[in-house]
Amino acid sequence: MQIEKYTVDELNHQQAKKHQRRFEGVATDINNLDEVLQKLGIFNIAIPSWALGTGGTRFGRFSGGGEPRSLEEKIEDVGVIHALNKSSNSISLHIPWDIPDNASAIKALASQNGLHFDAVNSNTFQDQKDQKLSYKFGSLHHVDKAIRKQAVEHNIEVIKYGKQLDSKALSVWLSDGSNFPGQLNFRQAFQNTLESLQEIYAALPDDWKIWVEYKPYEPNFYSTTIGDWGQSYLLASKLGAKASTLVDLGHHLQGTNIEQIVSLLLMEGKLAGFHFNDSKYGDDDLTVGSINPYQLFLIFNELVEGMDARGMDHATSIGWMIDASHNVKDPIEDLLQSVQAIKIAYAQALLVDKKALVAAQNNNDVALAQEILQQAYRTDVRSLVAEASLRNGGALDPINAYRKLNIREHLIKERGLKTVATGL
Ligand code: PSV
Ligand code: MN
Repeated sequence: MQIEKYTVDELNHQQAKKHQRRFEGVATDINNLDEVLQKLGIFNIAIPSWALGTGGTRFGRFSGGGEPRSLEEKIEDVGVIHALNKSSNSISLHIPWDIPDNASAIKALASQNGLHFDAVNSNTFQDQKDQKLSYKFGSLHHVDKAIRKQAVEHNIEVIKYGKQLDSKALSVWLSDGSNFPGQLNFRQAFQNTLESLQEIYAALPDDWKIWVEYKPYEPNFYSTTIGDWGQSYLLASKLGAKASTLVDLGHHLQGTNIEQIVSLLLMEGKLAGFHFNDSKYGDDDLTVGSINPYQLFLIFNELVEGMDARGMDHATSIGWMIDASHNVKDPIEDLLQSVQAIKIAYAQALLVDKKALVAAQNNNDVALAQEILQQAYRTDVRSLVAEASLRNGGALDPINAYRKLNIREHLIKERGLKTVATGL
């Protein structure tokens, strides 16, 4: 469904006075206001095609109504998100969950919705119907050359689909690993993975990248062949300049200092981008910012500082994507909340007084350094985010607009109550 712009404008109009009051209250104290609004205005976060349906766990899945039944409907849902927040202008496809059978029609639909295609994702962690050889014991790392070859060919096919859609990156996450000690020779598994990735790398178009995602456990519970950022970084370094490490926030053991990892990957020019989510225990795939918003802010603080140090464009030089699952919420509402949380953390990071922080660090003034960070973190930047959205023609309050416009009810009417989207 398409959202008529005047309906969003009307809702904004109703909230205009309250917004103006809040915005002016915060804006007076911000020295770099124009810069913050400009940067927020061009910042976009990709939506994965598998996140538009209700997620599940291994114990069950409780579908909501009006889930997208096809890739076309998924694109329309991302169009709804983007029309409301003006910050989600791309979609990332997972193959074979979402094969674009007619690429030019799919591209046209996307551009009607103001969208383009972000990285394409391969899938060698599940066996597909009619697949010749099984990935039960892994894919790119497999002891059997024929299985590795099948997995390499799948990745090359995913690049082919991505080329048709003007994607510029292949994102690879492997579930390859072992469940019990003794099952695997670690070095052999790593070498096989490297060789397989080298074959995929050789098939990348000149202007493409390959992003190597890591994850410590699940579905394997003893070892994962690309289990942490060191292993991913090692592979990316051996592969070459087009390869880098993708950080999924949920793919760390509890207590890991993710912001430090991000800082060093950036320094080395090897940070591919992000899969945003939040977690309390493991790879929980919860709404971004719902559990630990301070950590998210600290990550953005490193990102802004590290990107500025290298003269990188915040909006476009690395990949920004959500990778979350919504078991009990409306997926569109959850995604809108995640994007807002990311923009809030980004805005707060833009407020950090960098000069003062460097001085405090150089003076070993620990208390002042903390004060400087928390001054930015404790600023209520929601009206700045709202103002940036307003200036782009989006909603001041995207979730409120989604509800007021009864979008889910419309989708249920159009698609039915019992629809199930592809994905996990
Ligand atoms: C694996 O847990 C992962 O984070 C990878 O990015 C997959 O592509 C995605 O989730 C699938 O849901
Ligand atoms: Mn991920």
